[in-house]
Amino acid sequence: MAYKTIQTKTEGRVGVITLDRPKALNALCDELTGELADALAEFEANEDIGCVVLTGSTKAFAAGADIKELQEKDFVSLYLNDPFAKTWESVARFRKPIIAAVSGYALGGGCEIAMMCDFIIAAENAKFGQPEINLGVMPGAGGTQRLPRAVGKSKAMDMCLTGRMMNAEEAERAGLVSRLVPVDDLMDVAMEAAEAIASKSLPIAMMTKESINRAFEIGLSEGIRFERRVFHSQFATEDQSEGMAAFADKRAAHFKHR
Ligand code: CO8
Repeated sequence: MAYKTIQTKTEGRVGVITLDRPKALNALCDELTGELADALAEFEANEDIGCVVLTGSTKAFAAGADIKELQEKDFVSLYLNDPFAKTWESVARFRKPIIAAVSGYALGGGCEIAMMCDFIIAAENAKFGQPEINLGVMPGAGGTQRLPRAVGKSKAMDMCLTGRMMNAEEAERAGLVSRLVPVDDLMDVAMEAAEAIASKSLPIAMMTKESINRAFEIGLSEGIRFERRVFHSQFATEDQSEGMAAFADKRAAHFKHR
C-alpha cells in the first residue's frame, strides 16, 4: 500500500516502518497514526514477517502528537471518538516482536509509542521526554503508566512533572532503552537484532513476548503459572522438536514457524 506520512519496506523476514513527516519532526497527526495502524495490520497479517522495526529520522523519532491538530479537539469529541486509540492499540497489542529504533526526539506521544514497542534501541543523540505538562495537559497515551514501569517512580515523576528531556545515556542507565549505539549504526544494529529475532520460531517468539507482557499485568504466582502453561504448550510445536534435535545433531535449527 502507498502511504504519505510513513514508509514501509521488508528485508527478509523483517518489516520496517519509517515515520516520514520531516517538516513536522514526525508529529503524530491523524493521517500518520492511521497509516501506522494500517501498516502494522499488514505486517501482522503477513506470515513471512517475523519482526518489525519502527523508526523515524535522524532528528526525530517523533516529536509527539500533532499539537496543531490537538489544539482543535474538545472533551466531547475526544471522548466520543479518540482518533488515536486505534493506533495506540495497534502498537501496544501488536502480537509479533517490534523494536523501536530511536534517533533524535522521542517526545510525548513519540516517547509513548516507543515504550509501546517491545524494546528500544537508541542512538546517542536520542532525547526522551513527556513535555505535555508544558502544554497544559498530561501524557495521554500510556506515559504515566509505562514510564514508571520502565524507569521507576522518581524519574517518571520528574520527567512528567517538569517536562524535562532525558538524554540517551540517562535513558540507558534508567532502563528505558536496551542498547545505546552511535547514530550512524542505529539501523544496522536494529536490523541485526530484528533479523536475529525473525530467524527464531515465530510462534515461540510471540508466546515469549506475550508471557513477558503478562508480568506487567498480573501478580507473580499467576504469571509463573501462565508461563508454565505456555511453556508446556510449546512442546506441541514442530519448532520445539526441530530446535532440540538441531542442538543434539550439532547443527543450526531450521524453524518452520509451526
Ligand atoms: N506537533 C506539531 N508540530 C510540531 C511538533 C508537534 N508535536 N513538534 C514539532 N513540530 C513542528 C514545529 O511546529 C515546526 O514547524 P514549522 O517549521 O512549521 O514552524 C517544525 O516541526 C520544526 O520544529 P521546531 O522549529 O520547533 O524545531 P526545533 O529543533 O527548534 O525544536 C522540539 C524541536 C524541541 C522537538 C520542538 O519542536 C518541540 O518542543 N516540539 C513539541 C514537543 C511536544 O510538546 N510534544 C508533546 C506533544 S503532546 C502529545 O504528544 C500528547 C500525546 C497523547 C495523545 C493522546 C490523545 C488522546
